[in-house]
Amino acid sequence: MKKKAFITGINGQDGSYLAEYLLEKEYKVYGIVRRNSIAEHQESRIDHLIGNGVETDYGDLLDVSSLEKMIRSIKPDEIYNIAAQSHVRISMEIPQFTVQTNALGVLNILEAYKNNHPQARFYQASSSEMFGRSVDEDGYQRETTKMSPTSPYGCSKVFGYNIVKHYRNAYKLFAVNGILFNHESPRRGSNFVTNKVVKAAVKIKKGLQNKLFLGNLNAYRDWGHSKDYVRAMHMIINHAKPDDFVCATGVTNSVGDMCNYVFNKLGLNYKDYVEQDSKFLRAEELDYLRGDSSKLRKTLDWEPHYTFEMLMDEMIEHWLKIYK
Ligand code: G4F
Repeated sequence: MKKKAFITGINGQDGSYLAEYLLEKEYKVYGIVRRNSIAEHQESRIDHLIGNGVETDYGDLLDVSSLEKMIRSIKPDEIYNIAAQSHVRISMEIPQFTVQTNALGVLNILEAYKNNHPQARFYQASSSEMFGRSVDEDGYQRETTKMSPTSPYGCSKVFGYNIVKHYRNAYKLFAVNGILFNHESPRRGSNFVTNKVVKAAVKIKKGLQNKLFLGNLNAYRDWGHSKDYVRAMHMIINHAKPDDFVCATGVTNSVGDMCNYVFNKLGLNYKDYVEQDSKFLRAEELDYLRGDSSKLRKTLDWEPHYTFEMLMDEMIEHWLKIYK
């Protein structure tokens, strides 16, 4: 019989790649989507999968009845909780909504899982943003690094991470955390910095835009490809014992480095086009992330297939096709 996976956030970047990956592995995939007023946006990243192995229903992490109904009727083998208010700067504008969704939402789905189908395995999308400014002496963050988040988003993710560990220990559930560093792709929302830069650089190249306004150019991030990271999620949930793993490339670049690479590829100098706008700065900045994923690499034999350059090239190609 086919294995069944239930994904919250199935219409997001990671949810859509994860659904595709699980379909390749012969899973039947179910997801919840949040109702919004533009019907076309509800399932835009997974349109091609609906009816081809993926089924969705309306639901929300803050609507426990929808979670219970889905989990009771599907009886999934694997539950992936990927839904979140995932934008860090926006979490400073809507802190209460962010914390309700990303913290209370995790508790809601854990309860629905524990009370209705505790035989399932549960994956929680935890984040490198939980580390905040903490860096080990060797310049990396890893599973043992202290967590000191610098945003409502980061604080909410620390709660999610801890409550998953608590439910694992207290109720003997197979509940795990993947602590994922930044991961991008052509499907990334264009208000995250990678896709914002690539899209704007291509538009500038095509004469469709003159300037690009950004926030902190000196922030360093460890950027990988979402496809590599959804593969890690599946490995982590299928490990012999429930455990938590960091997933990262181990390579860090600044936002300025990234602009330089992208504009250069298009034959442009980013310094001629990029300006700072304080509205894109954050109330507290997280300046540096670089992950050590040795545990994941050694235990589960994971390694990224994409380099930073391959990732950026794929995103550039994507926008070049759109603005041809
Ligand atoms: O692309 P970002 O918005 O991603 P951020 O804040 O690192 O968060 C992402 O990664 C986390 C993992 O660590 C996830 F948990 C989270 O859900 C999300 O996926 O910003 C990256 C960096 C930041 O330092 C930001 O200050 O880029 C800097 N930046 C500079 N100018 C900008 C801009 N970020 C955005 N979004 N827009 C700008 O104009």
